Amino acid sequence: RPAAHAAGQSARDETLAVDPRFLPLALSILRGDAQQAEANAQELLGSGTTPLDVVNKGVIPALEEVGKRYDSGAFFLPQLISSAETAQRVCELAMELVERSGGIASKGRVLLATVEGDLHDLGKNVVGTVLKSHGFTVVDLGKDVPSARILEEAEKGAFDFVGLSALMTSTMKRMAETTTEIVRRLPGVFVIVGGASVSEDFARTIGAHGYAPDAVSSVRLVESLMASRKNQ
Ligand code: B12
Repeated sequence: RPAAHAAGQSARDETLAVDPRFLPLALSILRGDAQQAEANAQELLGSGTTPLDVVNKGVIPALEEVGKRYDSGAFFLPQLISSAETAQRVCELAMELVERSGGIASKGRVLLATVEGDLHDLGKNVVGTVLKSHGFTVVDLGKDVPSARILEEAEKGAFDFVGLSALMTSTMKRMAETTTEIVRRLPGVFVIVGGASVSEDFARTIGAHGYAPDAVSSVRLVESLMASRKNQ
C-alpha cells in the first residue's frame, strides 16, 4: 500500500470525534474488520464498559463516519456493507452480554420490516440493533416483506411500533399502503418510517406517526412517541 495513502488515511482517522477509549473499536468498524472489532468490543466489555456505551460511544460515531465517507465518495459499496455488518456484529455481542446478565426491562416493542419489492436491509438492520441496544425489544421480519405478513405479525405481537423501511421510489407506494392499513386496523400502534427515499413530508402524507433520517434519531423518535403516549 503506498505510504502516502496510508498516511492520508490515518491522519483522517485521527480526526474522528470519538472518545479515545473507543477509538480502536470505531476504527475497526470503519475498516470493516469484524474480527478486530469483536476483540476491541470484548476488551471494553471485559473491563466493565457498559454495552450501551460500547454502542453509543463506539458503534454510532463510527457508523456516522461511514455514512459521511460514503456520501463524499471516499467509501464504496463493499466498504459500506462490511462496516454495516461489522457494526451489527458488535451490537449483537453487546446484546448477548445484556441478555446473559438477565436482560433489562423492555422500553417498548418494535416490529421492523423492509417493504415488499425492496431488498435493501442494511439501514433497517442498523436501526434494529441500535434500538435493541437502547432497551427496545425488536422483532425483525427481514426484507421484501408483503404488507399482509407485516399486518398479521403486528396484529398478533402486541407491538408499540411498526418500523417500515424503503429505499426505492418504486417501493414507497408499498410503504404508503402498508402504513394506511396498519393505522386503520391497529389504532394503538405507532408507524414509523425511514430509508433513503423517504422524507419527513412523505411520512406525514402517508399518515405515519414518525420519520427518522438515521438510527440515532430513530431512538429519539421512539422514545418521544412512548413519552407522548404516557402523557396522554
Ligand atoms: C447498498 C445498496 C444496495 C445493496 C443492498 C444490500 C443490502 N443488503 O441492503 C444492493 C447491491 C443489493 C442493491 C440493490 C439494488 N439497488 Co441499491 N443501493 C444501495 C445504496 C448504495 C446504499 C444503501 C445503504 O445500505 N445505505 C446505508 C444505510 C446504513 O443507510 P440507509 O439504508 O439510508 O438507512 C439509514 C436511514 O435511511 C434510516 N432508516 C432506514 N430504514 C429505516 C427504517 C425506519 C423505521 C427508520 C426510523 C429509519 C430507517 O436509518 C438507517 C441507519 O442510519 C443506495 C444508495 C444510497 N445512497 O442510499 C442504493 C439505492 C437505494 N439502490 C438503488 C437501486 C436502483 C437498486 C437496484 C434496483 C439496482 C439494480 N439495478 O439492480 C437493486 C434493487 C434491488 C431491490 N429490489 O431492492 C437506488 C434506488 C433509486 C430509487 N430512488 O428508486 C439507490 C438510491 C442508488 C441510486 N442512486 O440509484 N443496492
